[in-house]
Amino acid sequence: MLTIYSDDHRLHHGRGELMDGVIMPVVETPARADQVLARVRAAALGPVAPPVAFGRAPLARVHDGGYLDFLEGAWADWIATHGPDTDGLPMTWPVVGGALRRDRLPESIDGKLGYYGFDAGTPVTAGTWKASTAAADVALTGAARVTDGARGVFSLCRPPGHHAAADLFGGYCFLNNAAIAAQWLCDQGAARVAILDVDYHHGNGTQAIFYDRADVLFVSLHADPSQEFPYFLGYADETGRGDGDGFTLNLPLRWGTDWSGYGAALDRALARIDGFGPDVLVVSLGLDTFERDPISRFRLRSSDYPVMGDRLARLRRPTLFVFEGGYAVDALGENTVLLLAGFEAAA
Ligand code: Q9C
Ligand code: ZN
Repeated sequence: MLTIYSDDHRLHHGRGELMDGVIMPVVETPARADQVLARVRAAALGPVAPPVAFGRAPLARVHDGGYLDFLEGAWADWIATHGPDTDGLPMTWPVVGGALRRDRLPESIDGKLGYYGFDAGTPVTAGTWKASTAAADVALTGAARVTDGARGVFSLCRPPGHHAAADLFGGYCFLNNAAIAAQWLCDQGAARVAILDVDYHHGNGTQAIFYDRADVLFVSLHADPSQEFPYFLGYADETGRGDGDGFTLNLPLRWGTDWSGYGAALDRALARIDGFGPDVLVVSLGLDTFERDPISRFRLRSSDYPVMGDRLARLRRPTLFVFEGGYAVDALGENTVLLLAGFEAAA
């Protein structure tokens, strides 16, 4: 399987995130993608190619223009106010419900961070914009190889993307790589694109971006938002809106879920995707379902990932894998390559 990868991911290296009541060292580190790439090479999964630059247009098909301008300038704005020795983090939010307004974009960077960010765990750093646009190019380049006829392509994106909405960053995500790729595939002529999100966390950004649409099916297996981040989206009763009614499927699972519960939910997800009949499948590939993940509470084992890859291949659709979360760095490359090799063996 071809892997698309850029070293530019290393330009995004946050110092701290607010977690468990204190600023802790970030878990979304450059070592994650470095470890996955090393394992891709060591296991000889296939060739590794750099991304092509697609520019701003495909980003603007998914993200708000004002949001893209904000992200591009956020670091310069931050250091003009606070200097370069800390990362930008929001701390005051325009909470929905009318008690605070979201029809005013503040002038100051601290106000803007709260307007466009939804958590205090996603630091904006000197290289965040460059790394994020490179990750989007990694996803888009993978999508282009799929339209060229590849059966499966792995876009090794970092930072991840599935929590980022049209005008929101959070959950370690700035640009929604999977959504940008899916929209680009639609714009290239795909009539139906399915997104299967197997990251431990609900892909709230991806769901929101396609919630009104019948041409992009969003199916997600994730920790129950009643227990787990992002808390405020990802419930089973969210099924789409308007034309999109019936084209979102959330399968929330309780803390402690192991392969017996996960595999059964995966079969439901795959049956829905099969019924949809997509031209292309985009997999938001998070490996934070692993039993030793430091911030997550599912119990998948390394031996479960080849089985997952095998089942995905049995959909018999051209498939783009877009890398998302996974924080057990020592096992991350192994688990990722086990899944992708399981797909290849069945494809
Ligand atoms: N105590 C992705 O996997 N913070 N994002 C969790 C845990 C947010 C994860 C705090 C986790 C976001 C792409
Ligand atoms: Zn995750």
